[in-house]
Amino acid sequence: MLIRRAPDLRYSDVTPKEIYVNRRRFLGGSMAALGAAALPFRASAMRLNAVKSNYNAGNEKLTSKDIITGYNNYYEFGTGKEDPSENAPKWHVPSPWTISIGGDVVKPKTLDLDAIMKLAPLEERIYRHRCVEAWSIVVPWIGFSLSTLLKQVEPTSKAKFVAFETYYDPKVMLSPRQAGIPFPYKEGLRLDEAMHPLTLLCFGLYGETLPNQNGAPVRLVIPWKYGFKSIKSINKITFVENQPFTDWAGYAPNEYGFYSNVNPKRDHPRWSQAQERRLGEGFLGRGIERPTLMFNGYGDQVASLYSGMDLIKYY
Ligand SMILES: Nc1nc2c(c(=O)[nH]1)N[C@H]1C(S)=C(S)[C@@H](COP(=O)(O)O)O[C@H]1N2
Ligand SMILES: [Mo]
Repeated sequence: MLIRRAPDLRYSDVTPKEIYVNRRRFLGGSMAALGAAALPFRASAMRLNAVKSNYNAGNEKLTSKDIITGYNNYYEFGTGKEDPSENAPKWHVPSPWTISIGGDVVKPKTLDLDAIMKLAPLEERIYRHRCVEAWSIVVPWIGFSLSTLLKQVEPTSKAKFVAFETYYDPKVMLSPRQAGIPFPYKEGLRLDEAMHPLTLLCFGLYGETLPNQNGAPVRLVIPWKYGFKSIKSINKITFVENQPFTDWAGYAPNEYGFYSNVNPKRDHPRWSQAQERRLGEGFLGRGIERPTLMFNGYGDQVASLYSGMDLIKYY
């Protein structure tokens, strides 16, 4: 496996300020606490062998693992950027993990994760990942195209969309009222988007299984869309006829749309999408501003999916 690693920098150079300041406070505390907090994910991470993929972003520098696993959005485990890395590792990921796939299909199936992971060779894919909050990272994900899994159930001609659901355990996760969004977290794609080879069924990053805060044991990554489309910890997939309910677009439809294609010309009502901050770069790793790219730079591969559509209206 060929991985371009970021050059060694001091921690303060590669870490967003919020993480850095908190870590210093943390290190000032007891080292036993540090060990306890660091262990759960390290202990369960397993190496994954991956082949190189054809779908790598150009000459981009990888974001450090500290940032990718320490600065997260996973509202089930807290609404602050550092909450998921603190809370999610305490969650025992159910094993065996299954994904049930049904709806408008010929062969509904409930598949075990181990069986799913054997469907195709694992690939390392370096993708740009752009959050709707105007920050971005570059991640070496591991997985294969979602289409490999979806083909197993033979969608019928009625199926036009695919709906996804995150596992929800109210005992270890926030309530919808605490998080401010509906749970179980739901996302959806048009069938052609779900079948597009770039849409990744993801099991790992940086050569290992996914840390809980990044969506263990299995998530989606859709690199031309805002990050919230990339739903974590999936246990249910349903083929449907009509556009399904999706969490953020359902909760605030004037702010977040179903398509959520990265579009520098379609601002969020409360902030511009013309620029983004690449985490880990610049002074104290706070990020350097760069122009946002249409479809997050994946236009050559995906623009044809939307030909003739008004992408300001269908945002
Ligand atoms: N179940 C679930 N999936 C989720 C989210 C979430 O809160 N819950 N947050 C989304 C958002 S807003 C982003 S930017 C990405 C973040 O993925 P990362 O933490 O691995 O960078 O996950 C997405 N998937
Ligand atoms: Mo996001």
